[in-house]
Amino acid sequence: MPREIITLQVGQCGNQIGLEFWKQLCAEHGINREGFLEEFATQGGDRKDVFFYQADDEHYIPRALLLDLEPRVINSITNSDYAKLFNSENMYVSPEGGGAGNNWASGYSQAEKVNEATLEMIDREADGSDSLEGFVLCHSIAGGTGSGMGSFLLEQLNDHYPKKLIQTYSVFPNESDVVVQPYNSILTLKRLTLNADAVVVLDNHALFRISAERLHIAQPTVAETNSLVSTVMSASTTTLRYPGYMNNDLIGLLASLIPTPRCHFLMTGYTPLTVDRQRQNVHKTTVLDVMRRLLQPQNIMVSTSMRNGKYISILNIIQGEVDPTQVHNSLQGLRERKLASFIDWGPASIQVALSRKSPYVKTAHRVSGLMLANHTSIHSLFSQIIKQYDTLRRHNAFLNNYVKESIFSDSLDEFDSSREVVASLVDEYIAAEGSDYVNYGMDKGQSGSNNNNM
Ligand SMILES: Nc1nc2c(ncn2[C@@H]2O[C@H](COP(=O)(O)OP(=O)(O)OP(=O)(O)O)[C@@H](O)[C@H]2O)c(=O)[nH]1
Ligand SMILES: [Mg+2]
Repeated sequence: MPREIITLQVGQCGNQIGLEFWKQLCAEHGINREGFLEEFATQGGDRKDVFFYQADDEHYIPRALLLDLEPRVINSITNSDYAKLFNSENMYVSPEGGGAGNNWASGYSQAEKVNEATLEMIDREADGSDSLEGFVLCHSIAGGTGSGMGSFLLEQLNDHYPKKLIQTYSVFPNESDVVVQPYNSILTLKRLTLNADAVVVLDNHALFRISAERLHIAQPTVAETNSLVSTVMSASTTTLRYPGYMNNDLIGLLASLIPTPRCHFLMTGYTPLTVDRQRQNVHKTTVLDVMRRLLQPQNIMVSTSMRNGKYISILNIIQGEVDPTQVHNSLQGLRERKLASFIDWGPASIQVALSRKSPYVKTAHRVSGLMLANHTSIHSLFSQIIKQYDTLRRHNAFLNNYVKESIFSDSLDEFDSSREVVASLVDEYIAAEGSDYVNYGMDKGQSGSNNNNM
């Protein structure tokens, strides 16, 4: 029984990273740009139906909804080589077409107005699956559409599909991206905290740094950072697509990483990284190398000071030619060297999933690894957003476009409530570093999230 996953890509960033993800999935499963299986793709054993379904003529269609409030990005997809891959009924571009102009409130209210149409698309996709496991949202939190419409959709999904998992790939902004990004980010973070089960944090600041430092690209482009994102997205879904004996479904994958419901913001690391232009840089890789590198902060795609704080959990997904005894020895080596500092109320061990990799995509390295980690230092990213938000809010700067929208027409309470949720998230991560965290929230009665799947 497949455990299907429906992807919603919202706004410019969401659709751009989403497209890269689908390109990578097609390559890995031997599906061509029009959705047909390549002649060489005869090996089988993979599970295409988690992310694709088949049309009457047998071509594969992504279980994806492409949503935006302006036409530019989706048009560029429908004008690309991948135009025929997606179901055109699954694309929604607002007829008004003006986007949300970096305004969360505009994205949120426009989404509210077109709710019926988008819900119908979601329901149709959900009805088309046998045993839907959940939804994945791709978006950025800094602009207007991915953040505001994304927030609205998270609430709707939570409401209409309370038993399904909701995971997001959320792009956090570089400091200089958008002036009002602290407003948009804090409003979105509230929904990511209350309405999602797992958030994979992709931090543009770190993505650009890694592209520059690790890939030796002087001025990385957005496309180059997106190739990192698609690498992470596809690697984090390999155990679902190439099933082994563990982590075959999303719930299994996430349950081990997220022991308490609200601390569900995950960091990622990937090694070795190569882009096409620098294949000459290939070195010998071993499992120990890969696992050691995954623990180095410079390989983590979130900018926080990881020396402060502790791991709540780590899952390494290792792909390639690996002998399980190598894994065992590597884990022992890492433990002896105390390379990872864990919270003391959990199992304190690195979990490893060995995964097959696509026979159709040649990679330069024998072994590669993705780390998904729950680390308490992620709270510094949230504290920074609160600090920037407080500065703007103190001067009530740039509020005129927000108060025009219905959610703020009576009061600015929504801002205050969002700030409060994010501040309590920071508190909870800090509390998680201590050994009495197990009692956290008992006196306040606030330890649960809205979503009780896990
Ligand atoms: N990594 C990455 N970041 C992106 C990409 N496109 C936009 N961003 C980031 O996303 C934020 C802006 O959000 P967008 O996704 O462009 O905005 P939107 O959701 O379309 O909303 P509006 O255009 O305001 O209606 C900024 O932080 C950008 O740096 C992308 O393809 N990759
Ligand atoms: Mg846009």
